[in-house]
Amino acid sequence: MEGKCKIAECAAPDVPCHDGCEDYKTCSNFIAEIIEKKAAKEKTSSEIKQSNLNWTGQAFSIQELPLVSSRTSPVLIGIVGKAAAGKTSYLAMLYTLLLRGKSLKEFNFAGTKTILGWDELHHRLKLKQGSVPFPTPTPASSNRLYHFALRNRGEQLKDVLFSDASGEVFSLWSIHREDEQAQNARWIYANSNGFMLFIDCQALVEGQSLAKREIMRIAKQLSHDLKDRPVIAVWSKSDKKNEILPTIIDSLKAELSALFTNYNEIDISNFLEPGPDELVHENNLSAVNWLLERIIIPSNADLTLDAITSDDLLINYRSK
Ligand SMILES: Nc1nc2c(ncn2[C@@H]2O[C@H](COP(=O)(O)OP(=O)(O)O)[C@@H](O)[C@H]2O)c(=O)[nH]1
Ligand SMILES: [Mg+2]
Repeated sequence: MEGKCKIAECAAPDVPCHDGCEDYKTCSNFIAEIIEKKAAKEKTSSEIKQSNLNWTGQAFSIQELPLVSSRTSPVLIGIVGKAAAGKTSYLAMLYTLLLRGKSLKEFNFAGTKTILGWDELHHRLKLKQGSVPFPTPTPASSNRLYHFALRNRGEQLKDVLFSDASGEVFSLWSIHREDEQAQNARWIYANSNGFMLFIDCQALVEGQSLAKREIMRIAKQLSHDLKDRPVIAVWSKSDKKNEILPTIIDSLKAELSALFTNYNEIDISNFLEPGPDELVHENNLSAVNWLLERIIIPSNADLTLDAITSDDLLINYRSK
């Protein structure tokens, strides 16, 4: 059965049902298309040329980067942290906030080429009091890139990408930089213009100094060839922060700020109810604002980037 949803923002069946129905066909908002009509439609559309669009709306793979790097030199924000630190949920919340009308400080939202990818994240992050179904774990091999097109006040366009790789690769990379399985972490490290380093408060409550050591291992690897790229430490799941031993918080703070120069830190959480809430709203967006302020320098002619050296052909690709 084909058809579409009555709700304009819901793209079911291409994305999961916004009302949470396992089977979109059973949703009361879903309008099934009459078969004969579809057959007729298919006949006409088969006579028409296939779509020329070269993008699908899903999150990009590295190979699809030229879709944006051919028009501007994109900014890449590397999301770094161990598995289950809250990285994918953070991105889901970022998009949810923009969808609800929140905005970034210096930029207006001007579109996205990964709308289905964002929509899928948004759908999975359904906020309910007391229970939050989170995104399914990011597969170890995947390195998804989520895209926003932004315009500054001078109407200059900037393409911004957020990486979402599995946390396992960062743990492997933190132990051995050249680990065969850690190529996504190496790619993100080589090509990002700035980083969010995830500090999982829940892991610090449960694992104490062992968890701290794991965070510091990733942080040290992040610092080894950082140059002056900005790093913001994001204390994720901050709803648990007051359960962490104060000595662990203090020593981690001190060690991280000694490691980085172009550095800041912020608390975030996805567990607090929507409202004028710092940890959910302001801090989530402030983390991006802080990085973009340091990465993008507006000029009269065009937006320019902090130069980063990369031996990656794709990220270096520029159109004429
Ligand atoms: N307490 C708490 N748990 C969270 C929060 N955000 C995410 N989580 C939990 O952390 C788990 C892993 O999140 P995920 O975003 O998949 O982590 P990732 O592996 O770093 O991408 C989720 O399944 C949630 O159980 C939060 O704000 N507070
Ligand atoms: Mg993930």
